[in-house]
Amino acid sequence: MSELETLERTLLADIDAAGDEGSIEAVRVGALGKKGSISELLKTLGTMTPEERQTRGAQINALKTTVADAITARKSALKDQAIAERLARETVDISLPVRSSPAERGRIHPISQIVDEITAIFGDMGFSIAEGPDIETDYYNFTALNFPEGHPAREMHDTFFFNEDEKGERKVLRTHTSPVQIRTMEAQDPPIRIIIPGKTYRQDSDATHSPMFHQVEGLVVDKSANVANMRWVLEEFCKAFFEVDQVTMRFRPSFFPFTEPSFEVDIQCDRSGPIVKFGEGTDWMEILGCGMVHPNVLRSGGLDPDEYQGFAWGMGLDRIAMLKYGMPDLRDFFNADVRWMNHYGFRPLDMPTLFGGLSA
Ligand code: 2U9
Repeated sequence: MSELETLERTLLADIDAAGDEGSIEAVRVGALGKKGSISELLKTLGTMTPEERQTRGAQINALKTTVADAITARKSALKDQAIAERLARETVDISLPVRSSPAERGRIHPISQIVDEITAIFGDMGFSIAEGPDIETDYYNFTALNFPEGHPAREMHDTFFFNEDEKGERKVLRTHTSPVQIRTMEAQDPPIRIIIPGKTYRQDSDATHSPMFHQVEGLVVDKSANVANMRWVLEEFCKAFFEVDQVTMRFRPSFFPFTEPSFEVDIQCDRSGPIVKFGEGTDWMEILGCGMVHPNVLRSGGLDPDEYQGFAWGMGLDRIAMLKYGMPDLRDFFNADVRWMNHYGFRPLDMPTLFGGLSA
């Protein structure tokens, strides 16, 4: 067997044995690379006579073509094999059930749901949402709202006070969202129609109280805002929120420093069963407080009480959520227990709308 035939056999066997792209490339470099066995043979052509070169050149080039073709074929076979292996490894079982997307698996917290529902109702009546800081100055949380300096009401709110700063002022965690109304009156000319959902803080903790809780308050300021308007707004709200055609409301005289006159509002309901039913029954349940904005408070907001009047209301969202959705203990609201969320949470893509049924 000639030297070229031996080389061809060896190279073809190496090509055949190459099991991956790396080894076939090594064979190619060893044969056809700059210093490869076939390239070295080609270099010897220069030292030959023309006759010798004609026969020997043809033989070496034939060998080169055979080896190059064999390498190309092997490379392509290896590629096909790799694809086939990958396809076999990554088969998809189309008979498996479709996995739900994270957006469908997540749940909306009942408080967020209630805020969305209330926003939809008041949004429909032309109200906008206002927001403000959770850490407030004593002025916005109390003084501007007609709480006299040193008045026991400041302590009655069970306020979380911060340490005094270098100017002797002590900030507070807001005890209600009412400071936002003052900030809005300062920033915006009447007519004002806003609702303020948000976190509020008081030192209180039991089955129906949490030190961080949620309120929604509302404010209307206009030249002719009056108690009758307030009553209509609150009645429309209760009908939409409790999803009933009729509600009977009872306005009892009360006291808040920031409103005069002030009322506590009950709605008629049936508490005989496990779930409270609204729009029927002979029981009463307190749901909110309200009143006409005190002239001193209008003045704090930069408004002349002889020109403008306002009405305002406030309610605790956590208690309302417990009532509407029958949740027994407020502390569970903030325990981040996924089982509780799966049970009481709402589907994220079912946004509350008036036309779609609020909590449908
Ligand atoms: C401004 C003027 C008036 C907001 C009001 C109530 C009545 C009220 C409580 C309900 C349950 C708070 O969460 S709760 O404990 N709130 O009864 N809130 S009137 O009146 C305002 C607010 C701001 C400038």
